[in-house]
Amino acid sequence: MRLSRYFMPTLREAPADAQIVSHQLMLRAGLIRQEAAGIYAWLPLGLRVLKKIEQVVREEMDRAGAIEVLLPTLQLADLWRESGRYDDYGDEMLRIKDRHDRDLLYGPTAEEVITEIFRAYVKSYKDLPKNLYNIQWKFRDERRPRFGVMRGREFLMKDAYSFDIDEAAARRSYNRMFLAYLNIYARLGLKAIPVKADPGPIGGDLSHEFIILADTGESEVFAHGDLVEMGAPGPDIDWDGDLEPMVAQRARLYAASDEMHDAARFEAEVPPEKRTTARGIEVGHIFYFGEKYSKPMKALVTGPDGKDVPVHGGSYGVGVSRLVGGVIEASHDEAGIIWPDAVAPFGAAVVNLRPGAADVDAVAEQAYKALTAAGKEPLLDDRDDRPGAKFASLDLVGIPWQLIVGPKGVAEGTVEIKRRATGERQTLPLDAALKAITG
Ligand code: 5CA
Repeated sequence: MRLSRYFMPTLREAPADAQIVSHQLMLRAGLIRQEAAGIYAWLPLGLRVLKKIEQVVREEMDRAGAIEVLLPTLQLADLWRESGRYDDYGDEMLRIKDRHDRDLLYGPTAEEVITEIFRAYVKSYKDLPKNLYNIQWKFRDERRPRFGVMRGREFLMKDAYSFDIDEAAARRSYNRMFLAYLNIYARLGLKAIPVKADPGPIGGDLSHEFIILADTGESEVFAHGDLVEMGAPGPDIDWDGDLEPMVAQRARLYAASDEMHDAARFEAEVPPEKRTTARGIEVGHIFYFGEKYSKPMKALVTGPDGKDVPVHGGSYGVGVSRLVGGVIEASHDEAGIIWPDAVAPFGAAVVNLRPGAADVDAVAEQAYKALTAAGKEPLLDDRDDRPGAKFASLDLVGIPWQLIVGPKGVAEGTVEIKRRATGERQTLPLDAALKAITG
């Protein structure tokens, strides 16, 4: 992408109402534009990051055996009347009428829709387990939308739904998601803690939130230090094997958010030097709720004994758009965003310090082509601007590498590279510079 033809509207100052650093940086770096309270347009750079995060989530869901679908944003109120949630959901639900005076709603989640699909097709225990997921915009008319995409009204969620013959099988599905979530956050460069949670209006009796630590987080967490330090299981686990030990190893260590916190238990179970109290951002939430939806909605399957029983369900959410803010909270400095390579909107920027000078243009062009061929998705900064302004905007938007081409270096046969995360600079011949960036 040539920056002279691109749309990357950066701002010198963040609007005064942006209170937390990720919101400020998302506005300044031109990732999003607020259109209404809690409703954002995604500008080109923001959209690229959102898609990258979405893709990481997709790959890890697929790996864990979930199957992607795409559900509608608008849902029939009648489905929610079947489950009994239409009235319970309250003012957070955006209710709409169509021209035939039918009640619709903009989906805040999709347990009812997916249960309707499941019951239409799946009739036997032999077709289980199944886990269907989608990555779709949701709407919740939050009382206090704030912190930019962290608590939006319209937001992108990955929501998965598992179906099993009984509680033991459902627990296996739950465990798969539990571990897949840890892998998702690790790939995004985030340390996420699974915390026992209150299932709230989704219902059920087994639930975990996944919380990343950040001072600006809305939740307070109390956790055993060993859990905070424990890594993700990694992709090479046997997803069909017994995952219980890996989950139990984590779930037995104390971790709770404010509403579930039990100070006496915390002190009894966690030695003083391991007691971690911190603020965090909830970036995922998983639930096992058994027959809560299948019973009223009559999603029955025939068991091995020939009897029809309600299927056992769970649902599993990841805040995809919230994660864009979460990654920034975890990775930024005074100059701006520092994207982890896995989600950077562009892998590298080729900075042409003298656009229009034929020899400089030629080297910049050659670097740009080589990085494109290596799959680095480079940005070519061919803007006619001061070097300082170029560096400042590339630092702000957080491109992981800068490859700087100027007249002096070109005369000497070198370019400069800069790693955004460390600020480390090296002057090298072009070939060596390209190798350092492409690895
Ligand atoms: N049906 C379940 C699981 S699919 C569910 O809706 N869970 S949830 O309410 O916890 O939402 C899942 C995730 O979406 C949360 O962990 C959070 O990361 C994200 N999320 C929830 N509300 C918002 C919001 N207003 N703005 C941005 N992200 C949100």
